[in-house]
Amino acid sequence: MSRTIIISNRLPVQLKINNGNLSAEPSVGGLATGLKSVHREGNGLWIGWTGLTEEDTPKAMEGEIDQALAELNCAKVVLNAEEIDGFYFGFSNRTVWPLFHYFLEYSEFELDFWEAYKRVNQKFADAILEVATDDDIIWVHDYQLMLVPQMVKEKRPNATIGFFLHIPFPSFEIFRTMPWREEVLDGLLGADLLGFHTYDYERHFLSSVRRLKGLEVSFNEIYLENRVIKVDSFPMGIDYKKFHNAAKDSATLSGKDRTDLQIKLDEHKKAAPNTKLIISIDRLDYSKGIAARIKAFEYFLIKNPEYKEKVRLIILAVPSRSNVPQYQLLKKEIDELIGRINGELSTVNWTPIWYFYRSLPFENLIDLYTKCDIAWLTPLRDGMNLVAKEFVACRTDQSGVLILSEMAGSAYEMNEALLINPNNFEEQAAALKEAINMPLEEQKNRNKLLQQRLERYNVEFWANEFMTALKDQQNDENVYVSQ
Ligand code: ADQ
Repeated sequence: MSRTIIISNRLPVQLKINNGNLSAEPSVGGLATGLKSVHREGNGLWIGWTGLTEEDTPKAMEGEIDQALAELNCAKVVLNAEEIDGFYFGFSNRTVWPLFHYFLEYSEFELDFWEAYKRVNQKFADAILEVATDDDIIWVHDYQLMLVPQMVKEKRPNATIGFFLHIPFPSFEIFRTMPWREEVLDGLLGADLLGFHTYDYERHFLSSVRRLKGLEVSFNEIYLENRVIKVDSFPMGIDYKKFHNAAKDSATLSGKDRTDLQIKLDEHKKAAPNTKLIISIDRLDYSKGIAARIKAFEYFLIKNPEYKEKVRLIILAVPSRSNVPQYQLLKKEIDELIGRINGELSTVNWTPIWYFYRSLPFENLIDLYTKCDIAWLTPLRDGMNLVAKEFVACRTDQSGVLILSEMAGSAYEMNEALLINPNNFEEQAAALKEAINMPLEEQKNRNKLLQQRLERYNVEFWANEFMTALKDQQNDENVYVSQ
């Protein structure tokens, strides 16, 4: 019987060892939720790294870990600290991530990183090959594992392999700068179906395949000697109901039941009812345009001093990849920018920017999404950007304004937002003004349409669409081989 094997860098499981005691909790991230039904179908399996290094995992606990993972239909790939350095912090996050987000000058072309990437991709492929049969469907995720499809295809030519890229695929002019560009394409071309968030990423990929591999390419197919690869866009959605219902529940909390953050935000609203709260929520990553957003906010306040004490920007940045030097530099830049702007513009009653550098529990994320008036998201490049979708899903009374960078994949589906170019401070200042003064009726009209779309094209829809297309490939391929 055919089964589905999902493979991603990290398993959808939080594994912790405390004083020799193991705990394994399923994680609640968007990908894990979206793939829940695919994972549970038949005797599905999810393969990935646990997040614990080999050095941090006592040998005596291996069996217990395997058992706990097996109960969650998961299996582990073991990585040591050196592999994580070269493969994850190195090639994945110092070579591919910056390049695919158009930060060419940050991209490091280190042979050692590349060698580690190949070795670790082979480890993931071996973990699949150990359990997969020719009948299985294998869904590989993201930029850390781009060589895996080919490594599996070589050994299991009849298995059906899908690959989804969660980040942008850059234009040919950017992609061609990578020394190992052909090997990366060969790796991806091991798949039978390749999925991207947007049509543009798909087009960029096809263009690189045509120009670097000289393969025949049509609108959304690539012709190899013995098979046809399908390429398509599958814009990823969110678990709409989860966010919408959590926001509804949080609105009904009163008195002591409210979270501390809710209490503080309510107090703030009471004390300064005319101050608009603007939120920005991202991982602390240069691709998210956080530093430019802070500068644009300063520009807005200097150009429009009448808004001083009338707006506050709340920046929530989740620590991310702090071993990578570019991220350390960015953290320093943001700390300094916020310190300077707050120092220069604050009054006794008002601090323009509140800054939190941490990950927040889900209920606090909901507090921010529901209690703020405007979400301002300005990535310089972003595969999709789920925060934009989560904010809109949480606006149960349909109030609120989303200002969104046109460089985010989600902008293609969110035309009712105020779309801006994150490099254009003038345009952003105008959008902030428009958002602050937007009549409630207009906010509702815009959010109503956005919500209808988000509810329909949720994360489950995304997973089902991809799986349906992959199963079609499985069937088509059988016909193709038998001809
Ligand atoms: P990310 O770059 O991580 O994802 P995004 O899509 O915005 O970006 O997802 C971030 C997630 O983290 C959201 O679900 C959000 O709720 C959560 N989050 C953010 N800040 C948080 C905080 N302080 N505390 C707790 N949770 C927080 C990558 C790509 C994106 C693509 C996704 C999915 O870079 O472009 O949309 O994968 O494919």
